Amino acid sequence: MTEMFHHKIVFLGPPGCGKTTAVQTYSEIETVNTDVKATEASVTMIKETTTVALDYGAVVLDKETKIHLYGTPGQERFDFMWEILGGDSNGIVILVDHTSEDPIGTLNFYFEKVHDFLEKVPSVVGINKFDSPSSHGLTLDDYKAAVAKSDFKNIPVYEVDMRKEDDVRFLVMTLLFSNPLSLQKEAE
Ligand SMILES: Nc1nc2c(ncn2[C@@H]2O[C@H](COP(=O)(O)OP(=O)(O)OP(=O)(O)O)[C@@H](O)[C@H]2O)c(=O)[nH]1
Ligand SMILES: [Mg+2]
Repeated sequence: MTEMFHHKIVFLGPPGCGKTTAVQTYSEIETVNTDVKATEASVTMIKETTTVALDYGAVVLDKETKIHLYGTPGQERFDFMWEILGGDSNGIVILVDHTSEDPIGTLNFYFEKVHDFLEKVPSVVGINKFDSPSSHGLTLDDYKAAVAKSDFKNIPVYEVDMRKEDDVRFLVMTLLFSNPLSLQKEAE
């Protein structure tokens, strides 16, 4: 019997950045969804529901490879789930909502918050909602410059739309085929 390799990919990012959307878009099984009606004003101004535990979906790539997709809750009061889900993963997608007020500040917040496991786990940054207007007018180069200034200067940055299966697949493939060492923090 052929051995099956399992890859655990975790989506991180603030409320509304598209984590639940990403899992739903790419999963080929019915997803586990723990969204409830949002109550915090910072969330209700973006959307009606929010994830309170996790999202789960899966894709079988071929007879040897299964990808498990996990979405985290974006609200900071559930930040314990970020460590629980992300710490032992094979790849992290940090999603940024381009339409939010300070997306680069948010990105740096995640670099700081999950610093320990970004040093160990291959990661990629996806800038989502680039199709929608923003108040700050940042370009993809601005995001790349922010990453280049961080401790994780080798993490790739892409413009994505998590409603599109090709875009979610692209991020996941980037993680699967990346060399973890090349993505780690460079020696000072
Ligand atoms: N315009 C636009 N909308 C998008 C894009 N990607 C996702 N969306 C929409 O943005 C919303 C994202 O919501 P969720 O996927 O629930 O966000 P989340 O990150 O899971 O949020 P929490 O669970 O609250 O942390 C959905 O309504 C999507 O349809 C995009 O690229 N462009
Ligand atoms: Mg969600």
